[in-house]
Amino acid sequence: METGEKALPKVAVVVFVVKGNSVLLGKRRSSIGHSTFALPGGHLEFGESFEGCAGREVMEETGLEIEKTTLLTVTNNVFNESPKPSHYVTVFMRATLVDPSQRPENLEPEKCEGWDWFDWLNLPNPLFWPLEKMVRSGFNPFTNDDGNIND
Ligand code: 8DG
Ligand code: MG
Repeated sequence: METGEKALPKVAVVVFVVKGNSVLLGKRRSSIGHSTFALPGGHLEFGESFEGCAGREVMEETGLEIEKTTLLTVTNNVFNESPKPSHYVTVFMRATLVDPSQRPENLEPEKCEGWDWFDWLNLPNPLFWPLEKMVRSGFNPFTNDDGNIND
C-alpha cells in the first residue's frame, strides 16, 4: 500500500455448491484461514455480477460448472489474524451442478489442499471462522432462500 493510502474493505463472493444434502469445501492454504475448511470463492472483479463472479471462481478453483446461482446472505468481517488486517464484505451464493456426476479438481493447489463433498449435518473441523460463525448462528444454505432450489 502507498504511504498515506487508506485501507478499504474488499468484496468477496463465495459459493455453497450443493449436491443432495452436501456442500463443497476445501482446506485453505491461503494465509487468511490457513488449514480451515472453506467454500470456493474469491474477489469480485470490476464490472462483474455476483452470479458471474460465483461461476468464474468455482470454475477457476474446482473446474465445476454451476447453475441456478442465487443470493443467500452477506457478511461483514474484519480479519485481524492475517499478516495484514483485512476487511471483507462477503456475498454468499448457492448453486447446483450442471452435471451432478462431475468431480471437483484442485485447480489452485497453492491455495487449497483439495475439494470434497461434506454432509451438512456432518461438517469437517475446523471450519473457516466466518463459516463457523454462520453455522453456529443456525444459518442453513438449503433453506435460507426463496425455496426454489429443487425446481
Ligand atoms: P482471487 O484473488 O482468486 O480472486 O481470490 P482468492 O484468493 O480465491 O480469495 P479467497 O481468500 O478465497 O476469498 C476472499 C475472501 O472471502 C477471504 O479472504 C475471506 C472471505 N471469505 C469469507 N468466507 C469465506 C469462505 O467460506 N470461503 C472463501 N474462499 N472466502 C471466504 O468470509
Ligand atoms: Mg478462493
